[in-house]
Amino acid sequence: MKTRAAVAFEAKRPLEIVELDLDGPKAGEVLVEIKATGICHTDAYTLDGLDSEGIFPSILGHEGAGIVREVGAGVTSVKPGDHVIPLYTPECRQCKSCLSQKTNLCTSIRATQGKGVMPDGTSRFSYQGKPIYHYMGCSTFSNFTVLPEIALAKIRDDAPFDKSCYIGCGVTTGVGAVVNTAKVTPGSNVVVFGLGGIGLNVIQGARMVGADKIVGVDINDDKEEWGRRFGMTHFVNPKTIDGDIVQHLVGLTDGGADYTFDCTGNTTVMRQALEACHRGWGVSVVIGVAEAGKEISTRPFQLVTGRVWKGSAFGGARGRTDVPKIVDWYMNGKIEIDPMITHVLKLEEINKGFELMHEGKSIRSVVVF
Ligand code: NAD
Ligand code: AHE
Ligand code: ZN
Repeated sequence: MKTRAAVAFEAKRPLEIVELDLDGPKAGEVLVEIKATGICHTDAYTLDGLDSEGIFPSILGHEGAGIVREVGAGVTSVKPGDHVIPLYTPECRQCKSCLSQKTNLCTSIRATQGKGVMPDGTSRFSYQGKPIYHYMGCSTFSNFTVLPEIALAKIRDDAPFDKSCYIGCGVTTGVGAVVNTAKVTPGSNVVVFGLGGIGLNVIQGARMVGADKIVGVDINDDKEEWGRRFGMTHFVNPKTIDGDIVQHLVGLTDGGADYTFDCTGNTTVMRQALEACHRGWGVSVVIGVAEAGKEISTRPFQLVTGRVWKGSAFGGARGRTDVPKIVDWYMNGKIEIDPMITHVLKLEEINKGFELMHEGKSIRSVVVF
């Protein structure tokens, strides 16, 4: 079949809207009509050539929602007509990682996913007879895409696609990092670095679990109003304070935060986030994705004296199990999504979404098909 898609032909070049050829689903695979997709900073990071796994030409996008149109042989968990959210972190429920119950990082198809192909080693997309690669196993910047069955969360039919798509990455990543990874307890002091599409969801997750102080840190003053809207109690712009940001935050949190979150991808900020934690018990969670080749460092003394450095992918969520629950949280008003969708675009306008993100003018842009 044919599908309209925004293709990343090369790094650092705007996406191009073209009509592609798409092969139907093979055994264990599913054809999904994407109805809406968010644009996450990770898409921009890959397009900017900063991802060590970046492959071109490819169809980016990993924050979608849509409808199952066709299933391949042996598919039993979804059927045509089901509403689904694609999962860049699948849940096979059979691999060592899934069975461990210690991680959400299902390993069953990670190797082929990182190479931009389906589990059988081939791509379903082609243009003028040449393969176009998949991205994060999702490729939601295409009107139709093919995914493995284990990479689809079936969701309720009444959730609007243009909002629920955000649960495919940003919402789950932010709220999940609070609930699943850090397990923030009521009354805790929390510091969130980077108040974008992820950081604001960390803030609303911290509010949901009853955190006490919720400090937001951003170099863009416009983000103060955004943070306060979702539960932030204090705002700090590192550029406008006197002195060192870490000492400033330690002072603000009575000796250091119980939990900090990096939502910037900047390795200097990751260090600040660790060092702003309380001696003896503070936990710092790295969510931001750093450029290829970057490394983090700190004095080992920071860890010897009880601070804990952790990371979180997709908010520690097991997609097929947890994503339908997060959709319920949204539909029941436990978490907010609507105000964070600042821009709704047509596929032809997708490059505008990247510009708005780089200019700090959007929280989430969503493309509707
Ligand atoms: P975004 O562009 O919407 O937000 C980033 C925010 O960080 C902006 O408000 C920006 O002003 C702020 N910022 C930048 N540099 C800063 C600094 N030095 N100090 C303080 N604030 C700073 O991006 P996003 O979509 O929220 O994504 C944030 C990060 O999370 C990215 O690195 C993205 O790749 C990553 N991410 C990780 C996961 C995961 O599963 N681990 C999932 C989604 C996104
Ligand atoms: N490809 C990069 C790693 C990128 C990365 O860490 N991705 C996150 C999700 S970001 C979503 O917006 C993730 O889930 N990581 C776990 C995984 O298995 O990829 C690189 O450095 O090579
Ligand atoms: Zn993302």
